[in-house]
Amino acid sequence: MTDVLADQAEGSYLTDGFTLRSWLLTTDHKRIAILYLGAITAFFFIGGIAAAVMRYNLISASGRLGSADLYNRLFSMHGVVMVWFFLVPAVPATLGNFLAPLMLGARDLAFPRLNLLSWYLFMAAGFTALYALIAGGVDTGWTFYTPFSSLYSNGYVIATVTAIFIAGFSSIATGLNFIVSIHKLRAPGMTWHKMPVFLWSLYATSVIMALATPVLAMTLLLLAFERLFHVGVFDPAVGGDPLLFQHLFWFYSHPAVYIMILPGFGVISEIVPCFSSKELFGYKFVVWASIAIAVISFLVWGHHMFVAGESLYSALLFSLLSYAVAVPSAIKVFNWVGTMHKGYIRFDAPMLYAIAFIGLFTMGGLTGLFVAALAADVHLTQTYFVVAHFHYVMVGGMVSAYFAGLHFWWPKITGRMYPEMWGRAAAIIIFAGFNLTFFPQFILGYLGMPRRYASYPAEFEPLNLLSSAGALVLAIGYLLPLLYLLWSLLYGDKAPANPWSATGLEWKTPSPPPTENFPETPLVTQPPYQYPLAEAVSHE
Ligand code: HEM
Ligand SMILES: [Cu+2]
Repeated sequence: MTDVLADQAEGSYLTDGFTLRSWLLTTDHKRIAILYLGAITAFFFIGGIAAAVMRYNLISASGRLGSADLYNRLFSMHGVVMVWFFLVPAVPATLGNFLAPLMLGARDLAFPRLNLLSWYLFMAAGFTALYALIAGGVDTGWTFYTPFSSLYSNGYVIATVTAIFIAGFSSIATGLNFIVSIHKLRAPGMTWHKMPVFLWSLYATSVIMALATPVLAMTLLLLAFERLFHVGVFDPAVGGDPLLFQHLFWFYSHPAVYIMILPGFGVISEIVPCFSSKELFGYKFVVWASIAIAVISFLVWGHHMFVAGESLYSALLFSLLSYAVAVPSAIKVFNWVGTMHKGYIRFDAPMLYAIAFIGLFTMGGLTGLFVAALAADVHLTQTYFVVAHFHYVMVGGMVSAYFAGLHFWWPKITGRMYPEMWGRAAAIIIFAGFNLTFFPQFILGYLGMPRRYASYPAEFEPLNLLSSAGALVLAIGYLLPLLYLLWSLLYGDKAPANPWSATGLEWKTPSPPPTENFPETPLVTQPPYQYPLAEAVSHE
């Protein structure tokens, strides 16, 4: 049966036209997903190279590069590229684009041409950012705090914020496309509560994208105006307020950290039930937690400014609200662990990455509570503790989820199986390398090592050396999937329609899917995740 389906894959979306034109002018969501995949992979490695050079510099207390200015430009480029050109688009634009219509049982997204336009916007933004990098880079950090960015920086601030401004439109277009598609294109029978959690998480993400990104666009526009014409938005000498920038920036960027993590939650919610052979525990809680996170994420931005001079009462309020946002995140972790409990667990590579995600995200979330606690943050802010915290969430969390999803759906996307042993080995190497890199940074931060410095007191050298050694292991870990996934395109076994015995609609069509996705519109009669009970499987 599965062989029959694999044979049908002859006429797939991949074989439907081989010219450059058929790719660059495609409106097929699956091909657009591949275009994004190529672009963000390139950015991941550009951002990664900057990180590697930074860790090289920090091996010695005096700084091996010998130039603090170069170091500033490195961490700024690293942050800008990783946040806006990798983390934000990673799951929604690649896996989301590929899977949303398939999971909905639809032929494409609601606006296929808007989808292609958002890829072109993304590429225009990417090239603008690369121009800024080649022209000399930017030294403000990825947060562009005024008055440094508006008055003093000699970096390419305007080019860089223009790049992010354009990327924002790409993000808004993608978000609107998902929202409309999820409202309008669900297969007959797919009620809201029969919808896979991955689609719910894309929905919540899209709402944030559509509502928060315009604030970022406006903020960056104001910054560019201020820098060019000195209009006095942020400069107190002409009646402006430098803190205003931070308020506006974090009003976008805190919700944006959930743009970076919610899609990851969605991926994990698909993988854990499948590889535990159990229904997702507490489906409705998982779903509503996503919505709650999207809403509360708008109310906590002030925790980035505890020491910037906000009133004690507003700081207290933001501290409290930050604790509130931790509740729905914790609910999700409990539900994944609950799903695994007494499950019949298969430790394939996607599941290994998912387990890594749960552990590392939990570390990131719990240490978020430390920095959300007003008194503790006064000590920890602007130290390596914060760096470790957000890397646990965004790299340990989101990048692991991205890899989990990439492996899980790779057979569907390419029609090829990746080599399982290599997949598992890479997952383990990445997990080890990650902890070796970032765990020492919690201690460094606690001991008082500030972030964004090119050199540091000699007593911090051993822990920095550990961290740099870990970065080497991590780099090897991240290079492996690049190699064996590319290898699998040529030599991998042909993938059956449903290699993992998963329940989603996307597995009910051949791998890789035909251009029109399904021969006929599927009918949904059951809730998602109807996996056989663990006992039934283990007694087979
Ligand atoms: C779930 C995904 C999360 C992501 C992606 C994330 C990401 C980040 C990032 C990027 C920063 C650094 C900002 C900077 O450059 O200054 C940061 C700082 C911070 N995060 Fe998170 N975070 C997450 C979860 C949480 C949670 C659950 C809490 C609290 C309950 C939290 C509380 C904080 C606080 C208070 C800071 C500021 C610390 C300081 O500047 O001293 N975060 N986070
Ligand atoms: Cu925040």
